[in-house]
Amino acid sequence: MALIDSVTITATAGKGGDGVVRWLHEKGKPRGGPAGGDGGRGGDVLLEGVRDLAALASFRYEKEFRAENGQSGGNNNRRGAVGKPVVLRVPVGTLVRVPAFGREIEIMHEGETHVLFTGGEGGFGNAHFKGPENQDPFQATSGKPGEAGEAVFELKLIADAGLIGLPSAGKSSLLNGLTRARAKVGAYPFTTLEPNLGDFYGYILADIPGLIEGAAQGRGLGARFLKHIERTRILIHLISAEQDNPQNAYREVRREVEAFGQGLPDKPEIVVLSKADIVSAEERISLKKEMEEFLSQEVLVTSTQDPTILKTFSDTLAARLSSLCSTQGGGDTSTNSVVVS
Ligand SMILES: Nc1nc2c(ncn2[C@@H]2O[C@H](COP(=O)(O)OP(=O)(O)OP(=O)(O)O)[C@@H](O)[C@H]2O)c(=O)[nH]1
Ligand SMILES: [Mg+2]
Repeated sequence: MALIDSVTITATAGKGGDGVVRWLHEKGKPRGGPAGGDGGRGGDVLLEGVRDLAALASFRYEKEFRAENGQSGGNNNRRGAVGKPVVLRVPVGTLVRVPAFGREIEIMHEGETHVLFTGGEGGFGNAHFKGPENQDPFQATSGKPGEAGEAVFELKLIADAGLIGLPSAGKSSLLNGLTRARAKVGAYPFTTLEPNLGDFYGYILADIPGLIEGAAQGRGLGARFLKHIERTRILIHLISAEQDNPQNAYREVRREVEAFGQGLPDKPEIVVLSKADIVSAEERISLKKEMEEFLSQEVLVTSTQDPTILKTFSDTLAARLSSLCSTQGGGDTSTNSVVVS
């Protein structure tokens, strides 16, 4: 199923129940004191974090939600029943925004709950208005309406490292080679249409569609998905050895990362020469050296077609992720517990 990563819904919290005018019934008295109960509070609209990344898909068809209203007060000072809440289940990593209220809620943990819209307060029954001045109040108030409005749910994947690069750089193949993910691979650009996740020795790797010039402004598919790697700690930037000009390929992707901003440009970046099997061993060494001089940092080499190269790369990457993640304060590992293949 396609991963739905942004939906808009409307929801209404329950209205508070009305307060009522009632009188005590006592033997021999035509009318006892005021005894109208207060209305119950309206039900809240709640959000709950779940592990299922596909949970947003359930909002594709059903988009209107309503919590139960509170019940009216009763006689003998009985308070009306509180309305039942409605619970909206969203995947961990969802940012929920209520534009009208300027409200923003991030769901970071499984089981975490938040009130999206608060139910209305119940009204007061006439018993509430009894005082020395007013022994027989005829007053009661209505329940207040619950909060209501549009809410936008936006899923941002939570991963340790995000794979970036031009289309066909070999990102999905590498994800498949390093993890049990089965991302679609194809000999044409934009094979990947939706993000994929994989578990690499406890680190979650995210594969996104290829980035092209203008991606940050919405060209290609990348723009929609750059936000998914906003929350990763590390970028793994793949440059294919089949590129005529690997430096230009690197620059093109970096320009999009810089244009997107949102902290992406400041993330540590592991640069990788991919599809290294395509070139001879000598060419590989000289390409690596050229890139290292250009970038003033080490460049790793990988190939999904050559098991020896892949094994060396996998060991080095595991060590790099371990040191980069530990020097960055470790992060919250519980938020990585999304469903991955
Ligand atoms: N020779 C060789 N071919 C590879 C390697 N990795 C991937 N390929 C091929 O390169 C093509 C693109 O691979 P993908 O993994 O789909 O590339 P991608 O970066 O995910 O591409 P998009 O999703 O379109 O951005 C496919 O035909 C793969 O078989 C490699 O290490 N060596
Ligand atoms: Mg791909």
